[in-house]
Amino acid sequence: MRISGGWTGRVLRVDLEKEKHTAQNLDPKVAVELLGGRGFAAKILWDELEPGTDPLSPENRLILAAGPLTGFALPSSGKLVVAAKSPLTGGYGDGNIGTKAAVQLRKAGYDVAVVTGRAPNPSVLVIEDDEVKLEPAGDLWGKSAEEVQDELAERFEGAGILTIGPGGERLVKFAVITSEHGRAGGRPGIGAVMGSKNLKAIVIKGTKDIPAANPEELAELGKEGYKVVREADAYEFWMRQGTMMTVEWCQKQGTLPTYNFREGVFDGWEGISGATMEREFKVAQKGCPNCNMICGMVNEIKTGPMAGKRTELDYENCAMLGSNLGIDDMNWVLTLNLYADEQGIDTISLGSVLAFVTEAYELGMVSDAKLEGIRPKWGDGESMLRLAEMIAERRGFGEAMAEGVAKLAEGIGPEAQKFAMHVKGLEISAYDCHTLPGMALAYGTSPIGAHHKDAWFIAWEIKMGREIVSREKVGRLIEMQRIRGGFFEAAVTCRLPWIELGFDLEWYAKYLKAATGLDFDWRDLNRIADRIYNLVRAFWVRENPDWDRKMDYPPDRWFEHPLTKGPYAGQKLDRGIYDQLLSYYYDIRGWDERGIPKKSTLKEFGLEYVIDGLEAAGVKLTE
Ligand code: PTT
Ligand code: SF4
Repeated sequence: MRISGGWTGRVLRVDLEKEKHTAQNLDPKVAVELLGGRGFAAKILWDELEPGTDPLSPENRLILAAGPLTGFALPSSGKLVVAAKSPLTGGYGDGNIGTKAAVQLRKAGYDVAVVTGRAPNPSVLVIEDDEVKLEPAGDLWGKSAEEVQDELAERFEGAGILTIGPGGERLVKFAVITSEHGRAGGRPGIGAVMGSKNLKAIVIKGTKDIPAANPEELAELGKEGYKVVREADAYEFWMRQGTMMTVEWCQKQGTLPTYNFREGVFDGWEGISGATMEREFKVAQKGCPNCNMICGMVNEIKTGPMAGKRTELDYENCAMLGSNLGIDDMNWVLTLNLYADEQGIDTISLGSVLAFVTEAYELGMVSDAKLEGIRPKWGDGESMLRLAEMIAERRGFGEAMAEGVAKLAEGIGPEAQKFAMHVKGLEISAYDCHTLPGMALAYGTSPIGAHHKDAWFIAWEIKMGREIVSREKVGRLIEMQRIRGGFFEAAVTCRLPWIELGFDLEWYAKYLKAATGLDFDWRDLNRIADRIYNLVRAFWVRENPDWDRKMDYPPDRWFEHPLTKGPYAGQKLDRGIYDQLLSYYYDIRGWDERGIPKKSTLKEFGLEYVIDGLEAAGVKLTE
């Protein structure tokens, strides 16, 4: 089989230790079976990592993976999957970042770049078409992600730039990769993997055309798509508030994370709402490349230590650094958000660690001596910023906090583990699930740990009925995972045109046809998605041969402590119901009661090589 478009057909391999690079041909069978992005990343990690590889060792792979739609002139196509074995969870890890680097990687002639080894000294990797070189990072090392972005943008005009902040250099386990002031990706510590390779930045610039099987048709369809997006009913409101509209919605639904997910409503929500942002703080708007529904809401901080500075705000950042810490002053939310961006650390995990420490301090499990005299208090932005500095600098107890909430709680004891809000080691993003067993299941079964990106099931569950416990409900959740975590993470484009503005999925089948010349219908695409989910699950199981369904459970807090406020006061999750939903999930996926893919399932998706790998790791598979 030959590739006639869509994929560039080339994979860039960079070995930092040997300072060598090669371009390999992409296997067309892999392209058609796994599409791109997350699919390629999972295959590379499965094929090339020995089980038990230290994620921060030179052997780990830092993968930048585009897909067959990335970079073309079609709605919101400037996205890139960044992946590696996660230092935070020890399992499969990835994130999706909107960046010029996505477009430039493809223009440089590559679908994927795989970086191995560790540079002998802090370096910048520069990829300009076929020329690939390592430059000394010099005094960029130690600088904030924003400063590095600006300095490199001046030197490499028009290039795509990925950077880490000091948090990534110091291997904070939830360090992210950042780009263009306000884009961040790789929640499970992909920024720490980049730091462990001594890479401060990656600069990418390409001059080639991205090949398409039918370029005229693709260009025409792209234009039509932009028009449809522009004319969507919800467009105008989306352009005003973007994801920030979710604060009010979550408050009304009783699902706004508050005081370390103890409650789902926050008295001070109006101080941090989308409307407040729009009225009092928003000064500009920007977005990812190739997007005409730009949602980067740029805000100016008015008071506090960063007054006068600007920062982009999204819902997850706002809830985790706002209501979840009891903060109702937007100035402090923006300050913490900017600090996280400068240091290159994930806002969701940061918010979760800060909330956990505040609660542990309240309960006398952590002393203020450990916290350098800081006395964390709900709603107190100043003390939160001081703790964040300890984390980013790995100072004193900051060493323990920088390991993420799961390890931190483990070090304190079993009682603390009950309110450590994570699944598989990844901190939970901003939806309280006391009343939402389906959304809790989405967190429980997400392929990277507790993240909402694979199934933002909450809206659908609320509409259908939170109390419903049925196979159909779980079936809908899996359908959602196929589209979001399967298709969009493999294609690779932004999912928001579809989610927020109802941009019809059939557009994507048309784009794929014009780009690749191949006829993918949604049955094919769902099958690809299921193949990817099985491969990713197999990766996790190979790393944890004694895998058990407990790995897919949300934290005790949601089962044990009912809400005390709001419309759902008194409610909590029920373990029996969660277990029933989980069993439906495994059954539909063709996994056994432990959550391990059955042999027959792996065969069905052409993953026979996975069977051998799992058995070699000592996993007993069910027929
Ligand atoms: C994403 C996660 C999110 S999801 C947010 S806000 W969100 C947080 N953003 C952070 C940030 O900013 N700075 C920081 N230091 N840490 C941050 N951590 C959090 O990271 C993002 C948008 C958003 S905004 C969302 S929902 C959608 N996510 C998509 C996705 O996952 N896939 C896809 N195909 N399309 C998507 N479109 C939307 O993109 P992670 P971005 Mg992100 C400052 O990276 O690891 O996936 O975690 O990439 O370019 O910032 O766009 O209410
Ligand atoms: Fe980026 Fe927002 Fe556009 Fe998606 S909708 S591509 S996140 S600017």
